[in-house]
Amino acid sequence: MGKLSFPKDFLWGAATAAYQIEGAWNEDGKGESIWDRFAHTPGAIFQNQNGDIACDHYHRYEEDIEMMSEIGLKAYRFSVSWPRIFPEGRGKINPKGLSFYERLIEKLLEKNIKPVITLYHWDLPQELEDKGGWLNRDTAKYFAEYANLLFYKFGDIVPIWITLNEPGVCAFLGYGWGWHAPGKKDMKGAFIASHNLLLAHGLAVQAYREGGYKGNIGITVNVATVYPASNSEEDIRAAERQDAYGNRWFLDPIFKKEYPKVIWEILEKNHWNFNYPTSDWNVISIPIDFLGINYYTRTIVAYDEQDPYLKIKRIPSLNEHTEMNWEVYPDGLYDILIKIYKEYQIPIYITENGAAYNDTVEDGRVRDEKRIEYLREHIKRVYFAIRDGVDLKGYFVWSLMDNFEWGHGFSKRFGIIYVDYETQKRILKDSAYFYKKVIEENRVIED
Ligand code: IFM
Repeated sequence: MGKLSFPKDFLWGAATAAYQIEGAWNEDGKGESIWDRFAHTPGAIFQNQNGDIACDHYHRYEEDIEMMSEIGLKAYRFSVSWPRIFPEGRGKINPKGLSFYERLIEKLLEKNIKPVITLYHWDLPQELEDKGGWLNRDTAKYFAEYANLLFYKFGDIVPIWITLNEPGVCAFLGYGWGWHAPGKKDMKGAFIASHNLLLAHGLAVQAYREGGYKGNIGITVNVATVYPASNSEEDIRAAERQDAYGNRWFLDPIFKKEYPKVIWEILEKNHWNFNYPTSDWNVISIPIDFLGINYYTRTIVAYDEQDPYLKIKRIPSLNEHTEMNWEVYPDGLYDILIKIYKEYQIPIYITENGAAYNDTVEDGRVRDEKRIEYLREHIKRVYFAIRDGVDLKGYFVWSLMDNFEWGHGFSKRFGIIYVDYETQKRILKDSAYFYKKVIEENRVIED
């Protein structure tokens, strides 16, 4: 194979999220978030763990930025904790919260690392949840107020903004299935939440445009390429439904001003459809500068009469799986990039890609060969996608460091930096050295 070199200004980065790494859950005036509340609820999280301390990044961000610098990252994607800024969700600002992010951003800039901010990575202020959370349309308005403050403070020095991370996970796992905060189980509610999240996204983009900032703004969605289990018409239709629900539910509204019809019909059948002013479309579809994609695995589906809603069943694959029990399927990344770019014609960042494995430290070293293999194969597909015409601007490994993996607590390690949670000692894993070389040489490293 040839040299597989990337475009000169390709943005190599790594990503994290506030609740997963910061800790300091109630320090310096921070308000309670729905994840604080949820993780403090007995039985909600693996071994009742929580993000109270997590990677203690709030106190160790300088050391962490030194490590980013050692890896040679060009960009760092992190999220801002909304209740650190507005402890009650709106109204009174917490200056110490703002100061933390100011120091973080300044230090990144000093090290020549581009800050990429995600405004919302699931840690809604609890006070807003008490008023209905994402089921309450007003939350979208409060989100825009919060976003506006951050634009005002950092809009001139932060070049890339992401409104929401994976709104589907927030809506369906949080409000539909109850696996994530706030732990609600109501599918109709989940669809309402999804609409309010889209509105929140649109209002934030509107505020950014009105402020005349010079950077770029977009949204991040999680996608899993869907393949039918066979060539039968029924399986092909089943795959289309899964794709509409899992991949297009948030994209069609933003780019086409509509919800996928196959899913809307299912909503109607189950009386889950909801009303909204049609003027919302004008806000939701305000043009964005890029689309962020989080890719980990694919889904294979077959038609299933027994399934009450989508009429699908997932078909397991025999390929290798990660510790999350997610199939390793790099071709899916290539396929979805081609598909999404063809359909929506928008510059793309891979805002997350990575794998959880059972890493261990031996003689002070973490030999995470499987992660290296995972990254190498996926980065190759990123290269192929660019070669085949996709306007792909950058790639962010999930994650910079091991962290709190939501319902799984600390049991799943995604980092290229190992974190010993007892001592908070960090170790660059072999994958971090691999990634360093990729960045240095700006190409896929074969061995
Ligand atoms: O850890 C999460 C992250 O918060 C959102 N995307 C998927 C990751 C792995 O599950």
